Formats: sequence, C-alpha cells, structure tokens
Amino acid sequence: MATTSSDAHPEDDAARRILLAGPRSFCAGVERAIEIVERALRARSTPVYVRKQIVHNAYVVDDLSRRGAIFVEELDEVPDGATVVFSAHGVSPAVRAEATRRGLDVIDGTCPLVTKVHAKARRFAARGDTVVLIGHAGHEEVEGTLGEAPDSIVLVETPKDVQELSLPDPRRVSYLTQTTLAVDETAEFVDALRVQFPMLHESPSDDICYATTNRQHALNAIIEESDLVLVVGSTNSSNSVRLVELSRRQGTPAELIDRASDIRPSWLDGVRTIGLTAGASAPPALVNEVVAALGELGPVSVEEREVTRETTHFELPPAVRGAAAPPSDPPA
Ligand code: 0K2
Ligand code: SF4
Repeated sequence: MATTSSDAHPEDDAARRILLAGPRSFCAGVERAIEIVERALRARSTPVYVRKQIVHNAYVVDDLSRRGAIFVEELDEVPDGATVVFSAHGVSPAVRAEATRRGLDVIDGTCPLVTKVHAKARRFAARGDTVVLIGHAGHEEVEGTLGEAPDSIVLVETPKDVQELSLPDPRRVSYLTQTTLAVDETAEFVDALRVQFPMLHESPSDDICYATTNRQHALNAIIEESDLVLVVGSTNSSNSVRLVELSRRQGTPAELIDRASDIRPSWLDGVRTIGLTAGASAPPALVNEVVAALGELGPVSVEEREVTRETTHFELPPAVRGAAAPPSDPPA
C-alpha cells in the first residue's frame, strides 16, 4: 500500500514517511477475548463482570465499560452466581476453584496459547521437574501459570536470576516462558539455562506466541529505516512495551502511545521517517487515528511493510458461540 494523505501540498518533497509494520495490532487471542465480552453483553440480561482488564488496553477497557461490562480486580467483587469473564491472560486453578465454589457463571477468555502453557506447566511438574518460568513478576499471565504448580515453578526475571538458581535436582529442570516476551532476550535466558543446567529438558520451542513473534519481526524490518518508532499500546501491555524496548536496543528512539493525542510534536523534530506499529491488544482504529494525526502535522506518505500474513483464528467458547455477533469495526 502506498498512499499520500496530503498530496496537494507544494512541499510534498519534504513529506514525512510513515512505515507501517505488518502484522501489528489485534492478534487472534485478543479478538476472541473481546468478542467473548461483546457477545456475553448481548446474550445475558444480567450484569457481565470481567476479572481484570480483558486485554491490557485502556481504550478497549473503556469502550467495553461504556457498553456495560463491569471490570473487577478479584472475584470477591462479583456477586454469587453472576456471570464473569476471565481475561485473555489466564487465571490460576485457585481462581477457577473459587469461581466454582461461588457458583459463578464463568466464560473463559483465556487465550488458547496461554492455556497451552498452563498444560505444559502441569505436565512438567507432574514428571518431577522444577520448572523455570521466564517472565515478569506480578503480570497476570505469570500469576496464572505459577498457580498451576506453585511448589514446582520458580520465576526468573533477569539472566542474573538464572545464575543464582539453586534447584533441588539439576538433572530435572525444564522451562516455560511468558507468551509476550522479547524473542532475542528470551534466547539469552535459555542459553544461560543450558549453561547452568546441562541436562535441561528442552522444549521444541519457547512459548512466545506467533503474534508476539510476528510483531517483533515486522518491527525489526523497519527499525533501521526509521528515525522514530511509535508503538500504539498501553503501558501495562507486555508485548507492546517489548516493541518499544526492541527499537531502543537497536538505537532507534521509540515511544509508547495510547492514542494519537499522546504524540508530542517535539518528538518529530528532524524526523523524516516514522516507524509505526501497535501491540497485540491495541485496536487497528487507533493506528489509523495516529496516521491521520501525523497527516495533520504536515504532508505524509504511508507505506505498509508486511513481513507475514496472519491467518490464526480461535473458536469462541460454547457459552457464547450461539450469541449474536457484535457489529464489526466500531470507530475509535
Ligand atoms: O502483552 P500482555 O501479556 O501484557 O497482554 P496484552 O497487552 O493484553 O496483549 C494480549 C496478550 C494477552 C495474552 O497473552
Ligand atoms: Fe494469545 Fe499471543 Fe495474543 Fe497473547 S499475544 S492473546 S498469547 S495470541
């Protein structure tokens, strides 16, 4: 795609170039999780609670709140018997057990790729391994995975944590990763684990998901040409923050923005080429909004650089499969 949004300007030669990384924005797990809430709101005549942010995006959460979803931090804020949706990041077995005990009508928005990591955690722990989980403390996905086998999983957040590990049996060690980590950094963790534990039980791959990987590869393809990278995403979105860090590690300044209104004109001083991407939880409409806002600041040309096309789609859970589909592409 090559479009010019302000081609009537005489100073077109000086047009800023926007390089759009592709893929960017919503992944299949996020689309599924949001659609679950939208369908639940249509199908239930009673309130729909959502435990934690359904995905880590302020716009998505505000939008669903306006449409009636009630976001809570913990299940004790949900009345007995009410409908509650679990977020895309997954929950620990203890949360599921609590929901069952309270007779809650649970609709599970956990991404199937996160569910897969939980299953691996149970399998590795059951065979007697200590499981090293590479991830960020306090993140919902990590909390959920740790909860699968709390006595058998240890969390490492830095390569130094790996060096300091002292495990009961160094011959029985396996590893898991959060799904939204940086591909290059995670490879270093795994190398460090192999050095520390030569008999490490290898997995065919880490657990970084296809969407996280694709967004990093797509950004990598435009970083060098960009004077500035803008990442649309919220500050608590792990995969979005990883994109900002990736760009900065490679020497290109990068900023995380929730919306176009966060752009500071001073960032654009001397900038001819802007790399634009969005985390997996950031709506495509917000990227369009950023392109339009940059066009307001002067002539721009827009080029799409798609490194791969995503076709992944996840089935909805049976509880909402029959419910009416939401209207497509609500405007930002
Ligand atoms: O990147 P995060 O795990 O913080 O989550 P989001 O920003 O909500 O992106 C969707 C991923 C959800 C599960 O992996
Ligand atoms: Fe699933 Fe990956 Fe999307 Fe997370 S980022 S919801 S793991 S597809």
